Amino acid sequence: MPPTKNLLAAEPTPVDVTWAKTALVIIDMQRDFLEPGGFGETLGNDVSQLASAVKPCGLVLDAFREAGLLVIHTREGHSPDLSDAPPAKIERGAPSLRIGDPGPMGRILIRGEAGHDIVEALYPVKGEIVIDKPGKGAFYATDLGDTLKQRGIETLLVCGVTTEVCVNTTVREANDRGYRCVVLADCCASYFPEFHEMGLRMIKAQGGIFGWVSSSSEVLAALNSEPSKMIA
Ligand code: TIU
Repeated sequence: MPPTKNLLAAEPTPVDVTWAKTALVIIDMQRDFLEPGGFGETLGNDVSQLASAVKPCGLVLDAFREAGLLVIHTREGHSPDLSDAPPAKIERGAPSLRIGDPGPMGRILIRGEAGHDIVEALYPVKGEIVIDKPGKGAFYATDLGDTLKQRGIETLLVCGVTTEVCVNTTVREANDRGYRCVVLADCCASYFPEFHEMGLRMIKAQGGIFGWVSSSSEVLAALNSEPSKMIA
């Protein structure tokens, strides 16, 4: 059993976390973003840049599972008929393959295809919530808001890829909805290391304008802390 509450070390300030009201939200750790041949690579990115997030994310995921706490995975993608894919998204840029085109892991960014699935190391287990989202933010056109409300969740620990795109968009959506978001820096990654850094700085600047930034080791330390270290 984890302690009921903890003061989690974070920037710009420590965060008071009540574990029963906290969800781990793992954003888009999908083969389409992390593995060669998927959506991320079609956009011209070096997908190996995202690998560093997998292990720390797995450690936090294991700790949440062990403690019986709420875990939510998200996946960015579209229905096979592309009815939820805006033309403005499909037609964007000059990728090597477009959303819906056949690729080495099936159709690019399409639900049900191999590339759309979550990487093996972080694969959801029974009972974990998987939110399929057509956009960058996890609240837009999904039931994430209702899911969190039903469970009385107040704080989100946010991991995933990419820091400045789907993680930042989701944190901004969540912040406006009243959630306290703590982004775990080493559990996130970007194709552009400088965007990762700036994405985190944007969240924690101005007294935590969008939320807080912490790390996997701080979460593990807090979850494993002795009851004597708990705050009343
Ligand atoms: N391209 C990029 O950096 N990210 C995305 O398109 N989606 C997510 O971040 N999941």
